[in-house]
Amino acid sequence: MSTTLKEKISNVIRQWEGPLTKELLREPAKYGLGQVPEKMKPDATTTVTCGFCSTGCGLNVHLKDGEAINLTPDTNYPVNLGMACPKGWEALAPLKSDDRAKSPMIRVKGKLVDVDWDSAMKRMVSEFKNVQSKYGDESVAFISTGQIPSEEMAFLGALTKFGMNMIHGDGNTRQCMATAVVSYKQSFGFDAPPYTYKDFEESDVIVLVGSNLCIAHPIMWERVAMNQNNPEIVVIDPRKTETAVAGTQHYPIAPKSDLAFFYGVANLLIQQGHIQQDYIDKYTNGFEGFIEHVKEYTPKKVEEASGIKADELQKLVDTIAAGKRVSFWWTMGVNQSHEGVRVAQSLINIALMTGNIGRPGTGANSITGQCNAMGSRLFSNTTNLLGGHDFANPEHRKKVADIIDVPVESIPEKLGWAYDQIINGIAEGKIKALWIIATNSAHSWINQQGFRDVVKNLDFLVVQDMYHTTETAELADMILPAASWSEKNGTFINSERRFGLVKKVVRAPGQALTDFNIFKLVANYWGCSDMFKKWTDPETVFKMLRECTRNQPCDFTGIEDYQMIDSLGGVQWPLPEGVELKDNERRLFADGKFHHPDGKAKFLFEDPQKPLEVPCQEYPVWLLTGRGTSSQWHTQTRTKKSSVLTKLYPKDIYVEINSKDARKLKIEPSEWVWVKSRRGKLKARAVPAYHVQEGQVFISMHYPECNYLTFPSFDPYSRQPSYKACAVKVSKMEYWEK
Ligand SMILES: Nc1nc2c(c(=O)[nH]1)N[C@H]1C(S)=C(S)[C@@H](COP(=O)(O)OP(=O)(O)OC[C@H]3O[C@@H](n4cnc5c(=O)[nH]c(N)nc54)[C@H](O)[C@@H]3O)O[C@H]1N2
Ligand SMILES: Nc1nc2c(c(=O)[nH]1)N[C@H]1C(S)=C(S)[C@@H](COP(=O)(O)OP(=O)(O)OC[C@H]3O[C@@H](n4cnc5c(=O)[nH]c(N)nc54)[C@H](O)[C@@H]3O)O[C@H]1N2
Ligand code: SF4
Ligand SMILES: [Mo]
Repeated sequence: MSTTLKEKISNVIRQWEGPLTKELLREPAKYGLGQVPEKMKPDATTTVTCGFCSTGCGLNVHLKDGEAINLTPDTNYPVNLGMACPKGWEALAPLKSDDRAKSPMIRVKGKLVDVDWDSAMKRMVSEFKNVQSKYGDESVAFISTGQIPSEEMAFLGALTKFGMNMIHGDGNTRQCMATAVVSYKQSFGFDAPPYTYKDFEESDVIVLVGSNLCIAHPIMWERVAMNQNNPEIVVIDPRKTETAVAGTQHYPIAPKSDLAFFYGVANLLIQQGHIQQDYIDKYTNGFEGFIEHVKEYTPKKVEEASGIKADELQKLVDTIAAGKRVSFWWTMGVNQSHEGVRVAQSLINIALMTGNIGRPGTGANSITGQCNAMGSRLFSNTTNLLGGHDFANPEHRKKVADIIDVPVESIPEKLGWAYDQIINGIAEGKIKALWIIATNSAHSWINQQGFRDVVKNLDFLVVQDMYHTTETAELADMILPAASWSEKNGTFINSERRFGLVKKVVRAPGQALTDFNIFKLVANYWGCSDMFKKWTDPETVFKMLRECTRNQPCDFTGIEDYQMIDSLGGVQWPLPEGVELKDNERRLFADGKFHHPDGKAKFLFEDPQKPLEVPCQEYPVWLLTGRGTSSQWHTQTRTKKSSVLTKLYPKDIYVEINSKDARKLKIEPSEWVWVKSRRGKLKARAVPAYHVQEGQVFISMHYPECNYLTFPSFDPYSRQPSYKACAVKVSKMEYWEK
């Protein structure tokens, strides 16, 4: 038995993980790398899509003897036009770090020790199967990511749900995009962000809500800077962020007052006659109810909720009314909220009723975060069945089963739990084994102490990561070493729905395997590899996924292969078969047709709810969290490995505090202070400044301590965590505490 298995593994490894040598490049097909583009010769340059943020810049990787030695941004790529942010320029540096996971590891007497793939796979499979036989199939779950190629996500989703009988699996996209997904689905009938980046250049009014574009999407900001219309750039954010400073109007609303604020904006637009009745009549439903609903959001009520005075509110309304091409963009300040779905829809509603959708420079536009968050929205098999299908729909199950060649009975009929429900499931002893892939939950999940207490209940925790030193790896019973971005092939989908290629231009260290091949191995050891016979290599999987999208709003059956994506500088969905690609910058809804059965968009609204935790006497200050600098990426497993990037951001955790508040507390710049919430406390260096309002502080999420303070509350529709508002207290430290 074990020799056969060993043979199987070595076949997989030989076939897939051969070093990127001249021989491989001469005969890519022999190594299953049929998609290595022709032009990629041993000493050549090839374009790879960046693996950090969702902008999806094209980076030219320069190879010598078949290995990447350097990169420069691609001047012809339609996304970045020759630009890159610091992370992009430094993207190769984190690959070389000493703490790369190079071998599978198992915890023995508290210590992680290296083992071979055969032992690791046998152990993982026996632990997971034991748990399933003891507690039922649903007692095993996975949490994955928006940072691996779509082909890998799809493989994981199919393997776990169709091959391993799991029901529950979710991803870090829940922390990030779930609100946008649900709001689009409810309003438009499909999760379809409508814009193209050219819209940044074509608007005359750009409204950015809860988005710090200059820091989080610097190359999208460059596209704003290319706008020739002298646009109004309106920023709605409690903080005077870098983006607010660069914009032309800033509305520093009180945290979590967006819903009342935008209902107030809508009310004035309606009262003052700035709506497009034709558009509303032809293409939407529910406007009458919306008029009634927003009537009570008078300027006075808006001021009470948001702190924005009537004349300022009027200025914003006048700006929107005067705009010919108004675009509304939102990111985490909206999505990460206890009522994010309704806030996102309050923006969608304004875009619809002013006819600002489907035309150049317009749209209700959710900006994504991670390099492949959009891929995970369509292909992770978590919130929908592959390609935006519905698990509960028998026809959808049949369609997908036929395409990927699995028995239709293997496809579950129900959705699994969301991330927070999985964590609750662990707390309640319903989930006993967990597989975490390409996310660092032990830093990024909300209410961190709560998370850490809960995972102690697990019988077995597997962490699949490119490093063996992440906070989550430290808790693991087993580590599976993964190849990273640029060590494998596949596709990402960026914020404007553009497929971009990721290519293997670096050899993964030690025995690390691509996530794709780890899933292949697990399938072999689990005994379900027959089901995945068709899943031979990423490009073949890409073609199956393509078939899954046929006749869906995201139909990309017109994309022939990887080569086509490569030669065109990426391709946006949709592109149905037979449709000629005339323009490589396309937006949706030009025809006013939405995806509900009657083709119309819906106005959706609800009364604002108070957050469950608000400042009080004991914890009098709002804590806001978010991105710190353009050189830091999330939990910093990658960006802290670049000696260049580490020079560009503060080494110590810091808390930005309003200068007046700091003075009252006698806090000096750079002094170490306590920040405490009901759930935990941290020490941070104080940064007194005026860009945070009185009664508010900001801590960036890149430091592991941050989420010990956050309060676990969730949007009821999207189940996205509300990371951006909880109550804390800041205090001076005694000298012996420093
Ligand atoms: N450098 C860098 N870039 C990144 C990332 C990174 O880690 N580093 N991560 C990527 C990912 S995954 C994501 S999701 C995006 C996130 O991109 P953004 O959402 O732009 O970044 P954040 O800083 O999380 O949040 C944006 C703003 O929301 C504001 N905010 C807080 N509360 C509220 C509120 O109640 N209302 C409003 N209107 N605003 C509020 C905050 O003050 C903050 O300035 O960035 C992506 N890009
Ligand atoms: N307080 C607070 N918390 C937040 C947020 C906030 O604004 N405030 N934002 C939330 C948001 S929007 C997000 S997206 C999350 C992000 O949170 P995480 O997903 O936890 O952040 P990352 O550091 O990107 O984690 C990715 C992990 O995958 C590993 N990795 C990278 N590439 C690969 C690969 O190819 N294969 C494998 N197997 N592993 C790989 C990295 O080493 C890293 O450990 O954080 C959320 N947490
Ligand atoms: S803006 Fe985003 S995609 Fe572009 S180089 Fe920077 S991290 Fe990469
Ligand atoms: Mo995110």
